[in-house]
Amino acid sequence: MRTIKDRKVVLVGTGSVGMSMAYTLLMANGIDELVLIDVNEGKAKGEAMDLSHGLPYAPNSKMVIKSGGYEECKDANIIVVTAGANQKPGQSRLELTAINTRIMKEICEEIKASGFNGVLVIASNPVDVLTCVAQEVTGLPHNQVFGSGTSLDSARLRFLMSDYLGINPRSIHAYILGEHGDSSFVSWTNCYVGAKSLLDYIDEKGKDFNDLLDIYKEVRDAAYEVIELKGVTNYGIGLSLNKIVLAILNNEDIVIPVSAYQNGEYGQKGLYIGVPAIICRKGVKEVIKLPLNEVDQGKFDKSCESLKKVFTETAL
Ligand code: 6V0
Repeated sequence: MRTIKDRKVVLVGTGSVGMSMAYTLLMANGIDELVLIDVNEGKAKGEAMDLSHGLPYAPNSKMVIKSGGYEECKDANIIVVTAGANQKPGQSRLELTAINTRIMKEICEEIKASGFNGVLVIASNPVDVLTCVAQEVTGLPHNQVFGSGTSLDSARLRFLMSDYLGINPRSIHAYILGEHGDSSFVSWTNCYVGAKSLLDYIDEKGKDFNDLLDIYKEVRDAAYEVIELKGVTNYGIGLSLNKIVLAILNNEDIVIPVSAYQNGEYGQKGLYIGVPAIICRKGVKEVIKLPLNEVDQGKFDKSCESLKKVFTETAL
């Protein structure tokens, strides 16, 4: 497996989400250089100083952490964008569209001007919409731009199922598909425990399918609940982004559910939405096609429609 030398990551947006990813990356010992960019330059500088002060105790004490401007993007392997407004209690992700589209456009104009030609990962919400905006503004190939999509939602699903079934989440293969938002869904016929169908497994154990539906609802509403309780969600997404960044840098070819460009794999074209995809050095290597039954295909189409509606209604 070939890896990238002098692994440089630029983070745009040094708020709760961005800095959780930064801290996780530092501890994962997977990168050589991290540059922090924020419209609030003092914040980026302070965060870089604070992280750097811990380097003597970090796995890679020679890692470079600094704040900077968009000129740093030119030779970066990856840019992760976590800039923008976050959800307030009770607010949906789609309600952030107008403000965060403006911010994303500004940032992506700068990224484009820098000559960046690496992989651009978007986490700001609404992530599926903003990933589309980012690709359009930068003009980078579709595979080099993708969003964190339902990677966090799927981690939440696997965590809750692990708790319910008493099985390590790494042995639970299950994805939340569709929008990273209220129209997401689970295709239960495509979920597995090890190599065994989840539906067969719960049947064998005499468990109730309605329990799984309750688990999905908990996942769908998780962000609302965490935001109500602590104001932001940051660690789960920080770890999801860490996983994505390392998958790219290490050319891992692993499957992660992300917001990937649709080219007919699921019957839809021209938008970004959450589906499992193989992540490699160049970004999305391939979208994995799951066999959706009629009901699940209907849910997928509905989720796509709700995103398309955002584009037409807000004339993005
Ligand atoms: P935050 O803590 O307010 O941080 C946002 C940061 O963006 C701040 O430091 C701002 O100064 C900075 N910023 C704003 N405008 C610009 C700009 N034009 N250029 C550069 N920097 C700018 O927010 P938080 O970190 O909590 O959330 C960031 C985004 O991530 C929000 O849109 C969230 O909704 C989104 N999340 C996405 C998740 C996912 O699964 N994809 C999960 C959680 C949050």
